[in-house]
Amino acid sequence: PQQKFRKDYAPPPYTISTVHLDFILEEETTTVSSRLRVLPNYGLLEEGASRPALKLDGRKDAKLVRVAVAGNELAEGQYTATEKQLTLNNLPPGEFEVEVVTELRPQDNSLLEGLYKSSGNFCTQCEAEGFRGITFFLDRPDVMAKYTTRIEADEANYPVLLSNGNLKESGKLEGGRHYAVWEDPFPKPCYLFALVAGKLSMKERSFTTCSGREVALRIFVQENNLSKVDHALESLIKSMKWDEDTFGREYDLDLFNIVAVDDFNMGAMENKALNIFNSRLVLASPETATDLDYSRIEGVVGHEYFHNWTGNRVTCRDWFQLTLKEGLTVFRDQEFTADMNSRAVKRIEDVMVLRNSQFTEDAGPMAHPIRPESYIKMDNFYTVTVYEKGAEIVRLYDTLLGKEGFRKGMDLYFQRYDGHAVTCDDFLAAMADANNVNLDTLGRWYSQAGTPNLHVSTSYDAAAKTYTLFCRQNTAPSPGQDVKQPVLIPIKLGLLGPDGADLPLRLRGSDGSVTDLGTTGVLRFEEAESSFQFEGVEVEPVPSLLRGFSAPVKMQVEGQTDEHLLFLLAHDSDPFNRWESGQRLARKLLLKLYAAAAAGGGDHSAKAVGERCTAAGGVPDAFVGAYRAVLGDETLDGSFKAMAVSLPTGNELMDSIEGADPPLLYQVRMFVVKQLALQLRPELEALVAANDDQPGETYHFTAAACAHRAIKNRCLAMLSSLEEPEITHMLLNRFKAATNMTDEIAALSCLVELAGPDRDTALAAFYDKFKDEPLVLLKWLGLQATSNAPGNVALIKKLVDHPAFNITNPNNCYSLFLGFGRSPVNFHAADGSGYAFMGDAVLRVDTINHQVAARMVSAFSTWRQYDSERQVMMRAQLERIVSHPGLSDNVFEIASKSLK
Ligand code: DPP
Ligand code: ZN
Repeated sequence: PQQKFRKDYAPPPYTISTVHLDFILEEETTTVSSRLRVLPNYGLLEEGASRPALKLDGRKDAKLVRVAVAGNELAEGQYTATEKQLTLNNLPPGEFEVEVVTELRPQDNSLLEGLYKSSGNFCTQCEAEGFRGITFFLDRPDVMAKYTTRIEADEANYPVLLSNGNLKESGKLEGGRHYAVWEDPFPKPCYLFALVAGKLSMKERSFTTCSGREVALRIFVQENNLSKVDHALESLIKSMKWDEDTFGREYDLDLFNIVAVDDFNMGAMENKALNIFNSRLVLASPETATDLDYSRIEGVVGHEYFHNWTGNRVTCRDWFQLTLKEGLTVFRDQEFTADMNSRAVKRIEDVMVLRNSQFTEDAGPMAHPIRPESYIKMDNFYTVTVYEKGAEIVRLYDTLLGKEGFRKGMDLYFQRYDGHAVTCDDFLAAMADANNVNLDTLGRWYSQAGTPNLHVSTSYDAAAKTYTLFCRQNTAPSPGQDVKQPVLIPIKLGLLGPDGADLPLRLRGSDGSVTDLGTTGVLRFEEAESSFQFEGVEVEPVPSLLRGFSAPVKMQVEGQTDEHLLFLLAHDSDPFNRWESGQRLARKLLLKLYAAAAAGGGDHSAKAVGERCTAAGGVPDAFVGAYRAVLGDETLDGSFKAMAVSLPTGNELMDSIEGADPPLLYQVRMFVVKQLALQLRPELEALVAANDDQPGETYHFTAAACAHRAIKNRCLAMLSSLEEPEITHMLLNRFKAATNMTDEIAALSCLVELAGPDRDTALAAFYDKFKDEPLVLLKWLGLQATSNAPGNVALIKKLVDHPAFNITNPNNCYSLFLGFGRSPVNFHAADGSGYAFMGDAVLRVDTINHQVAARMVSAFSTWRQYDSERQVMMRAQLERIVSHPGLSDNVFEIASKSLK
């Protein structure tokens, strides 16, 4: 397979101004006729030089049946066609028209790229390079054209015909067929093209934009799901209003459509005026969706809507620039969610994702900068690095420039680049120019992979009343990048006095001048080493550094004691750092106990591990006391409390352990949870009671209601670790009595971890209740797959053959296989059975859907983190996969890079 490199970018020799597409949808063969207005883009030719060839991208599912240039059909021999490319030579001077006719079989397209069928309906997914599976085209984002799309199909089976833009015309045809013509007035890259044809029901609302235009908002779903779209519609309205209020961005057409489909590789797709969504990110009802689902739907509906400006109106020049639209749009959806709900809670959730997945990716063989330098399959680069780290880099501008400065930069960005395909450098230039600042060292974040380490030490001079921070940074080498340069790290901070209140910050400049930073300031740290001095500091403070997680780095604070962390946890005015201090305490404790457990020999039973942890000091009273204080703090809301008493995940800790044994780490973590539950039992039980539903209370998705459920269910989960029959019984009762999915799944997820008849009873009851709700069955599959109940591999193997499981559906694979890959106990079973199961599954799924299989094989990428026996077994699976005949490029790229 061939690598593509960022450095090889060159503008195309031709571009396309208009596209007329005509789809004849049939049960057997779909015919696509495409008429392109082609413009020369090669500039002046040297004398005697012939005009360049026009090379259109294709893919084997699109069979070429006809090609014409300037009205003349080309005979065989007058063009060169392979499955992947159609080459046209001897082209006329100036503009000309190209016609291409292809034939497809969407009903056989299990890759779910290009045109395919889902639940009997036609739909498309073109990003990144799926459009070439429909017709031969210049399939690259810097070719922006205006599209007119005619769709013709049987009216009874496909009453709804949709494409981008506005409906121009529709009508009946002979033989029970009908047609519709759609026109999109905005030039767009082909990855934003979309078509839907099927039997769908629709719910509509309307939005009046800031300039008074009425926009029809429509969500199309299968008839039986029509009652589950209100939350998505509401979220869309909130998004439209928020983008007007926050960024002055108004919607630009009279219609905005969302279609939900069950078979979809990604979460959702921002096609112009015709968003296509994975149904799990549209459909919600209290009985079938959890608080987390409700919140994700709100975030993703916002995300895709926000793409209309950041992605569609201003798009990417090439796929290496993906973070230009994704990092920025993730940042925008994060801010939207923060404004709609709780800012602190959202920030903590996002940092948890970053630490759990992105830091791991950045430390492993797949590490890449947010703007990658090369790829084999672009689909493999829709990563947490490009998205979530990309959003963190956008947040750096916001932190450095402030809300107003950031808005100025955004305004200039839209003003300069509306209607253009641009680069990350263009974004940086707009931010820098609008604010008249130099951001060169921020630019390095785009080209360097790896998580920087930030080291801070402090000194207090009592006589001079100065307090100094010494900062150092370094980034470890990553594949292909041995030497790293310092990056711009904004350090947002405060200094706490003895009473826990913030002290005024007076920063002394190198020239002796003093800047008043208020009580929370931002230091601009961009060298390998720098120091920052504050003056007028009456007593030695406790520093609160990297407030709000102001940069995606790993920070080490020299001399930071448990007492400091306890003090910050109790007093910090920055809620993120209150949470963070608790996490740091917990991380230290878990790593210490893990080391003791690992040193103690081969018996890894819960009992033996518990004894070793106890001998090593167990869970100190001060730690339990800090959790008790958090649980009892009346000023904190339940969602925050729930996160503050959650230990860092095993995955997050794995980075800090050489040769980790995941099941052992799981045992250590469970030991700590159990100790906490034992000692905090009265507090936990009281919180459950205090946050329980009132009789007759119905479900509402409000921050307050979510907070009650979050802390209640967190406490129940902690209590369930005690494995006492009385508690298990209570959980079973709660499971049976639950009136909403959040509480129901919370109880079930506790029961699933406990071996015994209650587990089986609950799982069977749940299946029976929801066997006609495919989205709920995803939860049922996922809970069983992720479970750490011992010996679960055998059960998971059976689930693959269960009638509820459908291997051709991506969501099913994500729940079962990716879920399984997250189980420290069973995926990492010492006998290698989990690895073998996953290896087999990757190869099987790869024959159906390459993108899904590539995500699954990533479960092996972290193999170097584990002990030597596991390394050997995981490596063996990767080698088996890489050498498998007929492997897709997608899986090959991840597996081969993982082995390097
Ligand atoms: N649809 C995916 C997203 O919005 C890719 N653009 O992130
Ligand atoms: Zn996106």
